Amino acid sequence: MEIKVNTGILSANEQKAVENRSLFEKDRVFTINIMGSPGSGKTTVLEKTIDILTGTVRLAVIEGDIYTSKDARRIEKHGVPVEQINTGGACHLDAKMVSGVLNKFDLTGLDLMIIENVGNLVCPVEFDLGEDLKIAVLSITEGDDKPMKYPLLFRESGAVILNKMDILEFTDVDLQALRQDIYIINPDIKIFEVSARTGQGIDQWADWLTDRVNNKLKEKTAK
Ligand SMILES: Nc1nc2c(ncn2[C@@H]2O[C@H](COP(=O)(O)OP(=O)(O)O)[C@@H](O)[C@H]2O)c(=O)[nH]1
Ligand SMILES: [Mg+2]
Repeated sequence: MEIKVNTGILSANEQKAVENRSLFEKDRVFTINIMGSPGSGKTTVLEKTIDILTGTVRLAVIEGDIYTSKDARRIEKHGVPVEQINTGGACHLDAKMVSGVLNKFDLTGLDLMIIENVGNLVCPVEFDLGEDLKIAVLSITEGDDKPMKYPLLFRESGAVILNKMDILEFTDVDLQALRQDIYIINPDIKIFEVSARTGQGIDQWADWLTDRVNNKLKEKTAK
């Protein structure tokens, strides 16, 4: 019985995700869904990324949070369009919530939509939002056992940002073992070692992302 109910919910989400994806496709807006634990540094990585991409990539942000608009206020200061979604208790965004704010943006004038999901290593990855790519942010302070304990996010993501590299020496993280585990889960994943605090590794991540945005733009020009 319960399985049937779950299947129903997921397929309703899938349907909405297909609609979102076709809206993004229509205007060739590359869309990423950033996921990770609360405090892993998703918003800080995003702030640094926006500062690098501003002027070359036209981007907007959707912020997902359970209750507050704190992250949206932070993003606003970087001068890009941002909409906050409050899930009111749910541990993840779903495609319908994203659909509900899409009409607030002029998608025709955008190259990149960045969605920051609710801080959680488990639930968000199960809900397709219509994005092109899932991105995992894992702070090294969370411990090197996390990918194997929560493999789905790493299996589904195109890239993982290992954040807070500036404090590596104060942790007991085995970086090699951590990287190895991530590649065992997903051999095709791209790993970026980053410090959103110092800016280490952010350029490489931003270049990689820009390449993907440009590939989508080429499709737009070829249309
Ligand atoms: N030392 C250090 N702290 C960081 C780094 N990135 C984020 N933080 C801090 O980690 C905390 C959580 O960051 P935030 O971006 O809000 O994480 P989110 O909940 O994943 O969006 C904040 O106090 C940030 O200043 C980093 O690279 N190094
Ligand atoms: Mg955040």
